[in-house]
Amino acid sequence: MPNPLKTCNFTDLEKNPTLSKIKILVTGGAGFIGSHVVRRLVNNYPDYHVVNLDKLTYAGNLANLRDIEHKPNYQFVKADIVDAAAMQQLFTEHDFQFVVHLAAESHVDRSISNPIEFVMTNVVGTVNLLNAARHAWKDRMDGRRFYHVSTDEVYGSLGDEGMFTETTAYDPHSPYSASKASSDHFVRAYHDTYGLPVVISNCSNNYGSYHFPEKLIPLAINNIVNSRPIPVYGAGENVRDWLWVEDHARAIDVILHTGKNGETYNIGGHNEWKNIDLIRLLCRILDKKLNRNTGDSEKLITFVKDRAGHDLRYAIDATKLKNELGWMPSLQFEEGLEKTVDWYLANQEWLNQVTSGDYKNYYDSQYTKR
Ligand code: NAD
Ligand code: TDX
Repeated sequence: MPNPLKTCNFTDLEKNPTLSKIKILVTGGAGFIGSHVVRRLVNNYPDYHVVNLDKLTYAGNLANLRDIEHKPNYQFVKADIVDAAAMQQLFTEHDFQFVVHLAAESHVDRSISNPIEFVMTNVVGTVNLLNAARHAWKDRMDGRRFYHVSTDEVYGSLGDEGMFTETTAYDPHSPYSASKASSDHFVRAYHDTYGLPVVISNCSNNYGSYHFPEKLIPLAINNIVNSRPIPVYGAGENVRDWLWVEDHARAIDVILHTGKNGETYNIGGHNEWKNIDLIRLLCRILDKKLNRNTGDSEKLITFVKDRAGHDLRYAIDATKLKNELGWMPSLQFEEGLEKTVDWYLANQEWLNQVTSGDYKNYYDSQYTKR
């Protein structure tokens, strides 16, 4: 049987005396949030050895990590978390102290068309990693941590009032959020049953650089720049609570190092926007940047058929994280959105690369008949 991990040369790394004592596995590190987490860990902790494991699905892109890929404390492993044998082997070859698990199928619309992929990666893949950690860490769990990165969508949908806290009952509605909820339950079950040292965070919608343009903000930026219709689901009245991705990566760093085992932390920006208001703001920002007349980009707004089971409103109460671990968001949304727009305008090549090939088929199947 071929060695599923043969792409990496562990021996060279083990022999390198500059390598650290603390090994961290980051899964999904070639994706949007994962790449920011990997960058932060590699840059801020030169004594750590960061192993980025990613299957490189359509959402995984090693170009997201060009600036740090040459660093001696970074290593990439191409593997699939659904492959239980590969995960066991990885944990045998590396003595990981920390796991930060972000690998997932992450797009709600894709989960509606293809739910089983979400069950495989988000549920089975997570359980494979839990099993690998449990076996490798058996009888020596001290100082180790399995950090599971989750979403606010597990809590369901809010009306006009209220916020999600860590004790809000789970009520997922989409196949994506159901799969994330299931994985959260497994992580807690491994803590309670096997004593695995785990921590979970549930974060609100992220935005920023390297965000794949199937998600609302980068998709809208790309369409506005190219003068294409901006598809707004339903009446655009749904509310999301947006957080700058680098603030999320910093929260993950804080929780990884100072959080308590068995605990859950909500992460959010206290920054609720109706989709239609957010899109109008983006249009105004881009009118200025592209030297268009005010109002030109807004003419691209096109209301399309609503998403099935579309959650009305998400809002995170992140008081626990602020009071217990001292984390707060650093950026105002208007500033963060402008930075994000500037990044996309300066990185057209990245955008062109990720919107070529399969993306076109995805876009047509998702939007043409909508
Ligand atoms: P993403 O889709 O941009 O990246 C996911 C990464 O996981 C990709 O690099 C992909 O190649 C990899 N991957 C997918 N299936 C895999 C498999 N079977 N084996 C190994 N790697 C695989 O996702 P993202 O937006 O960066 O989200 C990362 C995590 O954060 C997810 O767990 C998601 O549920 C959670 N989250 C996301 C948001 C958000 O707003 N994007 C908010 C809260 C929580
Ligand atoms: O074309 C679009 N038009 C539109 O109106 C798209 C792609 C989305 N929308 C709406 C749906 C949502 O109300 O915009 C809102 C944001 O949509 P997405 O960017 O798809 O994000 P969302 O469904 O809220 O989920 C995101 O936040 C939580 C991430 O994709 C998840 O991975 C994360 O867990």
